[in-house]
Order: sequence, then structure tokens, then C-alpha cells
Amino acid sequence: MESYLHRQIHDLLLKAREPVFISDERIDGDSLGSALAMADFMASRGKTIPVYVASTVPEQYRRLPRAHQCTTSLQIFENPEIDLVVVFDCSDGDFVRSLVERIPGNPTVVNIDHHTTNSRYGHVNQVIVDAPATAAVVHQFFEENQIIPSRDAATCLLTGLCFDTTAFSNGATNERALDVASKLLLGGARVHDVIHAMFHNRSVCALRVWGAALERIEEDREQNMISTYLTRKDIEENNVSDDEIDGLSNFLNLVTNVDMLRVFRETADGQVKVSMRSLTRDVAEIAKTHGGGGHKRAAGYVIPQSRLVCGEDGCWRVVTASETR
Ligand SMILES: [Mn+2]
Repeated sequence: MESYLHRQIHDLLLKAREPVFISDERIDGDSLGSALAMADFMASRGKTIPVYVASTVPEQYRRLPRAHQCTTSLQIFENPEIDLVVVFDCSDGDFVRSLVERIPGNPTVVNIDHHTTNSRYGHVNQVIVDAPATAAVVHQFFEENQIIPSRDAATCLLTGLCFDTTAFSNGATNERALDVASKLLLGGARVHDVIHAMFHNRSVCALRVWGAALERIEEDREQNMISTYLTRKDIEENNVSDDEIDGLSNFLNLVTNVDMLRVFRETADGQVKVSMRSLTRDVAEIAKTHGGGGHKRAAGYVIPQSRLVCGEDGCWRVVTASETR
């Protein structure tokens, strides 16, 4: 089935007159890397495809090959000629529908992903849940269709793979991740650029905010779990962007000896975002019961209309708007 779908997607891409790519709402190394690798392949066929991103590309990814093809303009969807939409690393069908609705025509939607919570919203759904990254699914697409990725495409795919596996250290790291990585390296992927984009990008201000989070760690020995909290004040006083804060849960996951961790943080629009990581528990299931999603070992959800409050006992809790009334 996987092979059949890879060939079907290849046909759709080559036949399409006006394709558009969409990267997940939450831009990261994988959603961007996999979309840009495919954009690079299309460029080799003489087509420059716009890659829609919901917000501006974070600084650390701006040097990725073909990053200049990214656009935040919703106007690109107003083209009635659009006949194909390919979505990368996005499990959220509502987000995709809200964009596809803007297209006056009736395009085919292809969904390329690896999230277990993906709702299979496409006409064609290449969702491989045991793939370590969407980049690995795109790599398989290349292999299945006898396409040799350019050095640029290989660099984009390695970025996706390194991002989702936290450089081959987390639970998503399997034999396939290492196998794909070695093939990409042999194909000329620029590994130093990838590591640079992933790690050498935290400002001192961002580290101060991480410091606040480290100081507040609460340990639940019974659950073998830690939790920590970041308020808007922490984030805004230090003048750091949300994407600079991202990565804290991955970092904690890399260095702590507990089974599970949660990072709570207040968002600019009055919600609390919860990121979870675990070595053994299915956090995607937990996220799902709260309306969120993700992977077995890395998932998250949002608590609407809520904020974080530190009690007199020094313990943090989430207060929802209905509780304050
Ligand atoms: Mn991914």
C-alpha cells in the first residue's frame, strides 16, 4: 500500500498544473524540511511551488535550501487553477480544511505525515506512524520513485530527521531513522548546517527563560514525572519568541532521568499549552483526551482560556476562566 501511494503521489505531482504545499501550522525542522525537500524535487522538474507557512519561518531555518519559497500569504489560495495541495507533517484536518476552503476550485489533497493522531483528512493519505519523521516518509517517496535527492533536498530531509529524533536521542529514533540518515549523508547532506540550525541558536535571553523553568521543576515521584511552568511574564520580560521557548521539553527529555515530563506555558492568546514527553507512556492518548495530538512519546494539547498561578505553597496550577468567575 505504501509503495502504491508513493507512486500515486508521484503521478499527481507530475501531472499537477498549479500545486501548492502546506507545512504544519507549527513550523519545525520536520514540517519545513520535508516540504522544502519536495519543493526542491519539483524545482528539478522546472516547477517553483509556493510553500504556505502559518507564520514567518523561524530564524534558524531561514538558511534551509528553498526557504525563500515559503509564504505566509493566504492570497496564494485564491487561485482557481490550484489542482493539487500537498500537506506535510500536519495531523490537524481542521487547519488544512480552513486553507483548502479558500481555493475556488476542487483540488486533490495529499496528506503526508507520521502522527498517530492524524485524522486522514486527505484524498490520498500517506500516514506512516512508525516513521521517525515525515522527512523519512518523503525519503521513502524518493526511493520508491527512483529519485536521487539533490544535496539540498538531502540537507532538508536530514533537518527533519534530526529535529524529530532530537539528533537520534529520543524514542522516535529507530533503525529506520539511522538508515535514512546514513543514506542522506552519503547523498551529500550538509550535517553541520543541520546541527547548527538545531542547536546553535538559543539566545542568552531564551536560556534565562529556560533557567526559570528549570528552577520551577516539580517532581512527582509516584508518577516518575516532572512538570514545569512558564508564564507570559517570563517570556515577555525576557523578550523571547515562542519558537525560542520550543525545544525546552526536548532538552529536558534528553537530560532527565524520569519517565515523563510536562512543560506548561501561557500563550499570547490566553491559553495554556502543555507539552508532554515520555519514555514509556503513550502521551498521544493523553493529549487526545484533551483535544490535542502528537506522537506516542511526544505530544501536547492546549487548555483554552486559562493561566498559570503559583500558590502560596509554591506549587503551580492551571486556573481556567470559569474558575475565576
Ligand atoms: Mn514530524
